[in-house]
Amino acid sequence: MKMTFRWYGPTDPVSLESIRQIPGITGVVTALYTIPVGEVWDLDSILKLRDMVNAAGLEMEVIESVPVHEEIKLGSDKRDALIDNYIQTIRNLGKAGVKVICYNFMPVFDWVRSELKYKTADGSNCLAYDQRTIDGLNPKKQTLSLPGWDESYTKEELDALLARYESVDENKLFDNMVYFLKKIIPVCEECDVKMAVHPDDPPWSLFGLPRIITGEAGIDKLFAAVDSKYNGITLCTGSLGASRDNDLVKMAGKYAAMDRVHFLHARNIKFEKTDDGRLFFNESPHPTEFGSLDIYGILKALADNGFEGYTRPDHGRNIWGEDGKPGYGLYDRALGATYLYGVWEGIKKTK
Ligand code: DNO
Repeated sequence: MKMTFRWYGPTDPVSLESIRQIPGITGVVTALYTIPVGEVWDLDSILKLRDMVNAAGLEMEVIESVPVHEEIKLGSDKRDALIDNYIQTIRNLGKAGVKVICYNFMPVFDWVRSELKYKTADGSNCLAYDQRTIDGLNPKKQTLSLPGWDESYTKEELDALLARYESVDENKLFDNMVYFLKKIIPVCEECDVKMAVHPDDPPWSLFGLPRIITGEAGIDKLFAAVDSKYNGITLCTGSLGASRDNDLVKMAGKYAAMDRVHFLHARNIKFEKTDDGRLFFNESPHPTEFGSLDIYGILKALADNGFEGYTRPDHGRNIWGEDGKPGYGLYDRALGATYLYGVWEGIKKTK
């Protein structure tokens, strides 16, 4: 595997120099955060960013994310021009040596949690998801701001967008995704840039909006509809693992054997017992022992099936007094990276 680390660009409080000092890290996963969604990422800006990363002794071979415009997800008549822009961005990224693009196809909202600083027993804090809090929210009625929400929408814009999604069900969203992929995947093949869709997080419908990359059935359907190894996934253990229906060890092995896992987001979550049986989980330290997911088993299944792709330690807690960007501080992700690195070494050496 190639160990990478997410970096939010020059304004990220975590510096490239710090990332470079984490053992095993060869590159960063980043993006051009200032370009509005839907516009072309120009080659000059991409090269500038890459050169900055390279100057720190790191690679920039994975982009997370090139966001997909809502008009594409909605399948409106504006989509073709926006897909053309996306294609130009893929071409430019390919010229700069980018190998994998992580993206998602979640309508309106990206990842959703109910708490940013859930306090754990050891005094650290982390992201958490409490179904009760989520059930009490209605974006149509309230002005809300939750982690992962695109705050660039005004209340009116958000209302209008949500209203447009009322006529988009799972099938329609899936068709729109296939339409998008059928246009871009031939270009990816030509430029040798792999697409790695990030699963929906959490992997179920929220606020009445459809979500389709939630588990094995959706992923199988997607691979069958656009049958190219350039149409792959980001195996995000914490996202898929939030649903107990997903057998991550099985999925890791199966999709690695198909050469469709282009990127691994490795993190652990811990389900807690609740008085009324509702779902509650918080993000735990990365090792298997401290959460509910079998991180070792997932890595073993990947290794056994030939995975050698890009990996990053996903969300960390705030530890040692750090007050990092939610999920993306330095210290706990660095511990995660060395844990993953060590487990991987052990698996490889005992094969
Ligand atoms: C959260 C991330 C997601 C991810 C996007 C990919 O921490 O995993 O925001 O970057 O869904 O498009």
